[in-house]
Amino acid sequence: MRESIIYKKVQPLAYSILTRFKHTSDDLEFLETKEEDEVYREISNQYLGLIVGGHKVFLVQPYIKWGRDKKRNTTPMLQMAESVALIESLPYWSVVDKTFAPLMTFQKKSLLGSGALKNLRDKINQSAQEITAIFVSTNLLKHVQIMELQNILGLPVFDRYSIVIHIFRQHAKTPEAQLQVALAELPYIWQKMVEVDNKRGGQINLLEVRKKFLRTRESKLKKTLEKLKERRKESRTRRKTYGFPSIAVVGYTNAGKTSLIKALTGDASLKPRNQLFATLDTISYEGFLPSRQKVLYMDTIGFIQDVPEMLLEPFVVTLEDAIVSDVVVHVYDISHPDMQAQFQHVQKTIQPMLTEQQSVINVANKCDLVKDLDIPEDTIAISCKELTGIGELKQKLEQEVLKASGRSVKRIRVESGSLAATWLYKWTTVINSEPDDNNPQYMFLDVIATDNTIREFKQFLKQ
Ligand SMILES: Nc1nc2c(ncn2[C@@H]2O[C@H](COP(=O)(O)OP(=O)(O)OP(=O)(O)O)[C@@H](O)[C@H]2O)c(=O)[nH]1
Ligand SMILES: [Mg+2]
Repeated sequence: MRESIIYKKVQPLAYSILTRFKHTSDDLEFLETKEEDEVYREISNQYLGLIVGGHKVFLVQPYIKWGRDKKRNTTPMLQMAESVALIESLPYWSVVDKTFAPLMTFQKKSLLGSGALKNLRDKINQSAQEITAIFVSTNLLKHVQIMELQNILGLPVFDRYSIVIHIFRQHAKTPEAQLQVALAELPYIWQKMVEVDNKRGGQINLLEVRKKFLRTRESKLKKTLEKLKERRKESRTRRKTYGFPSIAVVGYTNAGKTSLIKALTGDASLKPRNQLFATLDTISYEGFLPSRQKVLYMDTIGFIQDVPEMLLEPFVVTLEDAIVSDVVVHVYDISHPDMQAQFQHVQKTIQPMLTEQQSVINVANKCDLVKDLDIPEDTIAISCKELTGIGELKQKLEQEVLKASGRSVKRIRVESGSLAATWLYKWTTVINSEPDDNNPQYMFLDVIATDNTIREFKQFLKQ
């Protein structure tokens, strides 16, 4: 009974995600006939697995025991916690039981040794709750490994790539993100197909037809995405013309990027969620700095460790596009046990995307959850939940935005109603004026100006 209710709820969503591009506007349509759609659904269900109705998962966390491939900046326990969070980001999925799988290599045909496999099968059979799927939390399993495990364990097997794709499908909202997801799933399917093909000795069969179909689909998706990107570029040029500085907010998934933009802008439409990859769409939100300068904050897709690069590749261009901003904020979750590895992963990934002039402001979020805070000097500590540190961050953003545009805030004392005051009102942005308490004829003006404008002002005074 319960299954059928879940099925009804989830099925239309899963279906609509595959077909939703059809409803996009004018020239940005990704046109697909009903037949094409059905062919693709059949292929993708075969290689990416079906998630309709949810799953009760047995989680296997593999890790390399020692040697060159052993991970040094995290622990299997922390990796396991992230794997659970991935599963819990899917509707109606839960982890029923879990185990570690210490390995020497990821290359074995069945991934695990025969003893470990027997233990796993016993655990699954003895589980109090019925297990319906296995999640092996490694980047990418080979097709032969999936087949071998499925044969031995009698259950569908998912790896990190396929799980992340299913999360993406649920969370992509804009046509652009939906196209990016559709592109991100192709290399996975492609690789599995090629492996099957190699095994069969490359004879002409259904696979050839499917490969041709996938090639056409890929090229159509790419073309449509190109058009969308052109449109994005145009709107960026418009933004620049109107002169609003932009601030990109980047960080590990679930660090609090969306929460931070909500705290900075007060935009109630933003909905932070305790899920991995809640945000897939790069969207900008308007906000104001203390000087009432209007800025655009760009929310971005989160980063995660241990997924193949090809999975995130379709999103990289959009991310790079967002990072071409005046200031980049790297927000991280200081309360997270795996904080160091997460921070390093993001830093390493964004580094090549930055220009020399660009500055990155490091922001430690979720300070409300940490007792003894130990924050590096150049980092701003905040809590989006309790709204602490947001004012200080805004001040810092203001400085950096001004610096990026070659301007700064200066306090100048002028006679009230003088020509000098008029000059400043005309050629700079006056953000504050206060009377001089020692001499009521004078006042202080806080102005935003470039060094050049200030030099011109000094020249003007000399005349
Ligand atoms: N305790 C606490 N929780 C926070 C804070 N900031 C964000 N959160 C919670 O952390 C979770 C993730 O927040 P989001 O803002 O959605 O994180 P994100 O970085 O946008 O995540 P993705 O879009 O999934 O990459 C939500 O449950 C938030 O309520 C904070 O300062 N303190
Ligand atoms: Mg988000």
